[in-house]
Amino acid sequence: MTARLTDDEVAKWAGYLYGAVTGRHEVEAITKSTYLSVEDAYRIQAAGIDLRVANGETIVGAKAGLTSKAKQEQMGVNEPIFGVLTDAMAIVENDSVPLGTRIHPRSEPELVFKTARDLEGDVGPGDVLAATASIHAGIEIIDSRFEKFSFTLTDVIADNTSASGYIVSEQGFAPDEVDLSSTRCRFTGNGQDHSATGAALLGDPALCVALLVQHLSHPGAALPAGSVVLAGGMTDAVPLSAGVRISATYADLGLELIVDPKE
Ligand code: OOG
Ligand code: MG
Repeated sequence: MTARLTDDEVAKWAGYLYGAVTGRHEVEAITKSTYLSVEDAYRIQAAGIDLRVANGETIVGAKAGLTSKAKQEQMGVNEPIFGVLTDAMAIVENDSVPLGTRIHPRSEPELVFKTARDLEGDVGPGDVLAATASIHAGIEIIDSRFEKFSFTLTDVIADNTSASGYIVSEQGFAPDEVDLSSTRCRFTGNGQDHSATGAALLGDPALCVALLVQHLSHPGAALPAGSVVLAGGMTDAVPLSAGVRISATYADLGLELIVDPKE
């Protein structure tokens, strides 16, 4: 049987995490003090998004996370997770990334889908590509609200999968112009040098988006047309430090994205 938190408990934990975002401080993992089921973790995530929307943010898309072995091994959590993106998280290409509004941010290279049609139900990768307007190169900025960037599966789900920011290349490609699985990214900076192809994302980045749509469909929701969707970090995430640039080179796409962290 799945333990079920009361609506008041869900609201309390959502406020706890939102307070960590606005107050820019770490908090203890929720599972240090209570059992948390996957279902309740997504309820806390949804309540946290309601708080953001009540404070003026707009939902613009969604993300899959922990879809590569590299990320699963780095975080010690072995299942894909799904979160929500808002307009406040968008970082314009080539703008600097402010560290002062974040706790202990990291960056990771991602492939990004922009959807042309609503997606819902038991879709597969082919359905996702058929509903995709354009594919982009991206970088996600994650910033766990938990101490030491350490969490269990349900903690990180409740924390909206550590979502904090994202950069999406201005230039996009039609889905049939890109071989997603063979698209390579070299991700370097802060003493690290990683490389992976789209195949690192469950063998096919479009499958990650399909799983996200299937997840949304359980409570009967759709991924609306016009959504921005991150398929998941392809390599280890690299911590951000002031003045230390990180670069994601997508040679097959002829694109280089930069993270330029500043205090
Ligand atoms: C959880 C978020 C994972 C990804 O792309 O794998 C994620 C975390 O690592 O804090 O966004
Ligand atoms: Mg990510």
